Amino acid sequence: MKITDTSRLEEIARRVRFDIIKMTYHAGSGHPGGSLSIADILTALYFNALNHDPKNPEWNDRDRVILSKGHACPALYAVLAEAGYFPREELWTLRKFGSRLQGHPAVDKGLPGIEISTGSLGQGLSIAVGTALAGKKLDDANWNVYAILGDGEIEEGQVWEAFMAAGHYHLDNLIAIIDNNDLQIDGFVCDVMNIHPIPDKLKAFNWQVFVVDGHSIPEIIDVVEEAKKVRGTPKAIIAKTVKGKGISYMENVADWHGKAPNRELALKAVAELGFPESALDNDI
Ligand SMILES: Cc1ncc(C[n+]2csc(CCOP(=O)(O)OP(=O)(O)O)c2C)c(N)n1
Repeated sequence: MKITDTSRLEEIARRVRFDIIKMTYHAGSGHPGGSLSIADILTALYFNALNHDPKNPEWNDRDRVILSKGHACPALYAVLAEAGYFPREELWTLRKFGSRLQGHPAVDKGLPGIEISTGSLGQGLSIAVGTALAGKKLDDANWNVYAILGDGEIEEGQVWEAFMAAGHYHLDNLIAIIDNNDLQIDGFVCDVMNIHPIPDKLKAFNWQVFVVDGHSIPEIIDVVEEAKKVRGTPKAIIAKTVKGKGISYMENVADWHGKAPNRELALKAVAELGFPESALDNDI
């Protein structure tokens, strides 16, 4: 599935944002802020850059996506549903007892498109490194591994061991995308544990680094295409983003990291995204 028309892709990202609001509102909990910040990135990946088949999720030649910042799974679930991995109505079961859409991706629930359980921050990149290493050992593997990390997440020590290993093994089938929204759970990343300068650190670990506007779908597509071509080193894309992007009262506000909007605020968000009020309760 490769959509090249920017306005169609932006329309998908708008719907993904709506789904994130609707899912978290009906769940009464969840992580809207960090989900909204990766809506454009995931749209660009799943509807343009990735080699995948929603009707055959376990296809051997598929690109692998590991959402290392697992708490942002509402964005991933929305994109997977939109791509046709599972019925859209299932989105509204987020965080409900027995749902395949857990508050963090849980591979044992069997939701198509989920490669691995994540949510304990810092672990996903190690899994991505292992997967990429396995790909390198297979003669005929021509797929890439994409790991999506938060900038708060890279304060975890394990991430740096994984960055180092990827450089050491020249994992040019690995593309890490760092969602650089400057916020983490309860404040600015640079106040909690300064991670800057990210590009210099990654270059020192033998990564090729790209910086991109993480809300410009055409730019994301271009940079991923460029990254795919680089051989001999792992690639990192630092995506400059805004936490809560698209919803005025959530943008750049740490408080919207891990809570759902109430009805009034959910309706405000729905209106800001250009959907009718009734859409909030449709199919529930
Ligand atoms: C090992 C671990 N420690 C702490 C947490 C709690 N936690 C959940 S999200 C989060 C902040 C993550 O920040 P970032 O990676 O920047 O995500 P974003 O702000 O983009 O949502 C924290 C500390 C966790 N999930 N795992």
